[in-house]
Amino acid sequence: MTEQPPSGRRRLSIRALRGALGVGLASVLASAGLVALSAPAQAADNLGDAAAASGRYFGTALATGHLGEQDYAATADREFNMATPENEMKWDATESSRGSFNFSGGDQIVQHATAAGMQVRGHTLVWYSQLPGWVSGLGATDLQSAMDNHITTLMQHYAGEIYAWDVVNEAFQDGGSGARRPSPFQDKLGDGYIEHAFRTARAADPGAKLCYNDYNIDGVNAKSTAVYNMVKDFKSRGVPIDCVGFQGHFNPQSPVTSDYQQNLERFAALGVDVQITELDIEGSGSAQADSYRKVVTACMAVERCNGITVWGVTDKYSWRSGGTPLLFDGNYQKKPVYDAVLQALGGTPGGDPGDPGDDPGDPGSAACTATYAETQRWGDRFNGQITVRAGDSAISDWTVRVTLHSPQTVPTTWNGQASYDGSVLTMRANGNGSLGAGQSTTFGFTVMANGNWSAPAVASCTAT
Ligand code: 9MR
Repeated sequence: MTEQPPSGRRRLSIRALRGALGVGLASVLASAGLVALSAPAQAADNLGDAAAASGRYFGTALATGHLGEQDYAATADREFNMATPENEMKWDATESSRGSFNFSGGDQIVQHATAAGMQVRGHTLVWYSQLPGWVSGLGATDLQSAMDNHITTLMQHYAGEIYAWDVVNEAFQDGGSGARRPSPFQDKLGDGYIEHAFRTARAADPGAKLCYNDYNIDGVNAKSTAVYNMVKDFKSRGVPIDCVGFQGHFNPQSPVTSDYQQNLERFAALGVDVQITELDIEGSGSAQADSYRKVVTACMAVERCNGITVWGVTDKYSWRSGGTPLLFDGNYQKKPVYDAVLQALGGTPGGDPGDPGDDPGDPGSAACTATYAETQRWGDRFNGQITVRAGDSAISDWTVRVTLHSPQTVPTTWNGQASYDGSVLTMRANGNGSLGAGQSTTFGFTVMANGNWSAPAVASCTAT
């Protein structure tokens, strides 16, 4: 899949362009077996820029009802480079009576988002919920044509403006069975409706990534395995699917499981992108920060995990407001969890939102880049080498974070000072920190594959 083409209706800011280039560059390099990332001179101090430094996005759900609130809009615009309309593109909002389409809410989100340099995820085309009564009342033949028309009309209206669509949402049941969820689509059209929806979607807008999106598929369980089997089947038969969305609604009863990264990895190994699409985690303080950190660190460790979206800007407008599940409190103050997320993305907390470095239009300049290459493979292990290169200015010190893939371990490193935090290896310069503009040095490490031969991913390069 290519990234979405710029369209006439779309106003691309420098920041959007930079984000898009970041994602594109990462995939080009990934296909060449390389991972190269650069960090802004002042390490990123907002979520979107921090994510963009590793070719990822960091998004939020947006609701038109709050865009007029200055703090809401300013926080969203400063922090995020992807937006998902929380309700505005759903069937009940866009086609409440048959054949009569209303794009006003969706258009408003797209306009706001693109003006602020964000891309947009489309949410959602085929879902059993927020479905007008007239759809449920149709017989099979009519339902099929209504579904096709709905998908085609929305996707063509937004063609070129949507990075990825949640084509089908929540089609599987909870519980241990892995069965399909009863819905008008499932009941009248049978299992084949999902495949049909994806084929229709590809024909409607070949430039958008097509995702299947669901909740309670975050760890390895019967439901996620049912989705996994569907995606595997689609890939083997050439049914067009590009990504799987893991909603990520967590609370103490339903916490982030220890197999979270492993689950993302097994889907990614099928050849699809994996995206965290509706992240929110109830709680507060360090417990909440730890849970968010786990999710973000896992995504950073999986090369095909190319973006995270939190399900709202502020706790006060969350669908789970009582659970304070988001990164900003009701007064738009950063919560402790914010710093944990920013750090896990490779950014540096503590920036003053008012300083010029935060200008979303400021492209910054690369202080250093880090490029990974495998130099040797033998028996049960391989050697990785990272080339650290100074940008346009000389640097006196550098730090590179590298994420490994479970269950890999690192028995040896050289030419740097190593420390470990879970699956993240942090290497600091050790006598080789001083580099003139454009000059480079290397460090290396041995990885015990333990069965996983995936290339370690550079998460960030920061320099002073
Ligand atoms: O956040 C959305 C909330 O405003 C709506 O009232 C609700 C209605 O179904 O949908 C919420 O968003 C859901 C999303 O579209 C799909 N996954 C679950 C989300 C939380 O319920």
